[in-house]
Amino acid sequence: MSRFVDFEARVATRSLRIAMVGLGYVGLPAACAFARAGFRVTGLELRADRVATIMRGVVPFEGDEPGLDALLAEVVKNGTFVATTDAAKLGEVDVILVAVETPVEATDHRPRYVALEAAVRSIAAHAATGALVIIESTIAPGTLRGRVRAWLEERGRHRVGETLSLGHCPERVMPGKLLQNLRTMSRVCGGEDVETANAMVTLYRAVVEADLDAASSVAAELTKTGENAFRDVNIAFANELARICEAAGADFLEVRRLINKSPGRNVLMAGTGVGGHCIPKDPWLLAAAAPIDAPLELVPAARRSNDAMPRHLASLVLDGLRGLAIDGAPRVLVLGHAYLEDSDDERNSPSEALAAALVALGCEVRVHDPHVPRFQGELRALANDVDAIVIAVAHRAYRSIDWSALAPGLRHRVIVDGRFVIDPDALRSLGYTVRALGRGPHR
Ligand code: SAJ
Repeated sequence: MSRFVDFEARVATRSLRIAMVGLGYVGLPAACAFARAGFRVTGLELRADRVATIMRGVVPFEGDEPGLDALLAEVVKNGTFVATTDAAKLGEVDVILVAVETPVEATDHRPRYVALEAAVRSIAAHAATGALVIIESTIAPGTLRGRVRAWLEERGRHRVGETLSLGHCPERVMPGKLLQNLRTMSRVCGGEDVETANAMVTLYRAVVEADLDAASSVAAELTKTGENAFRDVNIAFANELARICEAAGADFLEVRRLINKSPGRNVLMAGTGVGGHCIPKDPWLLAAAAPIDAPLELVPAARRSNDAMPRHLASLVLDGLRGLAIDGAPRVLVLGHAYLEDSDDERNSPSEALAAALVALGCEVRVHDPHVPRFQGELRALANDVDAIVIAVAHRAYRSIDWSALAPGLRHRVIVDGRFVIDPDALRSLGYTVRALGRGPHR
């Protein structure tokens, strides 16, 4: 008999009870969305302080997420969402979603599944017979049918496909648009078997308006890690093309525009580097699935190429300062610390690597960022007496800087543009020495 005999009916009547393990950027909005759709949702969080914050209807993490504060307050108030640290509650639900961090090691880039293993082992210990377990965290292809299945079955309480169903529905959320993405972005419902995949489609239809594609769990793992590796490789190509344009004295923006006129081409934007919580990590999760004796070439190379961009920008600073009589350490102001324009999210920020590279080169570094509280100093004051300014993030505010007014306060007028924000010729006419990524030194 099917494990999902009345699943559709219980989704329709919202009588299905759901748990979300992990209440961070992915788990909390998803839990709130299911609660808003009418389900009773239990959120499981390790940290009692976060549970207390959430149960006051307050989002426990930084970042402006339109609608999340109000929605959380509403579902906590009406009782459809309850957060707890009590893992035994997992035994009282029909569906258990998991959205915990799945980082990679800084040294060898291997997946670090400490949080995932703890969550899945807790499920193995408490889940009721018939429960559907869905991993939303991004995982290396093969992880679900391998480690996750083993952790679930190890104690002997459960057998996947018999007492439990198991699937993978990778999240596709972006900071600043968590609730919107959850509703409007298509998702892959990867099941360990077809029945499970189809049940997942039924479940997610309650909160997702876009396509829901039933697939195998490994196809879902490959889709998520593949889509982000694809983006990283394409950004790396843009960065390498920009460096060639620089050396050749061409303008990357012009070359990119001309290439993209060719059908099927879409060169992305070169920049200071690749930050954020998924693009720098997911390619390594994909690579982890490659056969030991046939490791990937392109994906790791793209990671190394993108990670070299902050150092390239630092070399442009040194090149701009060359020949100047500077008393003591060169003073450099880095504009932008978030990993993305007009965002306050600093995870894996390339600016951090840029600042470290500049310090290693003997510079004294100051940072400004209008979106990051600790870097919101007055720009002109921060620029006072500096030798060089680096535009590391294309925050909208930096496109309206009055460079003429700023010039007199500078000790030297060197500007390095890592994000195509300035017009190099206009700045040169103001007496600045310009080094612009992708736009040759003499341009
Ligand atoms: N970046 C470039 N050049 C580009 C695009 C991005 O240097 O042409 C840099 C950004 O400055 C940033 C990093 O890469 O430091 C990542 O930028 P991103 O635009 O990829 O933004 P993310 O990290 O928020 O990626 C998310 C991902 N979405 C999900 O995981 C659901 C990614 O899969 C999306 O492709 C991406 O948003 C998007 O398209 O906006």
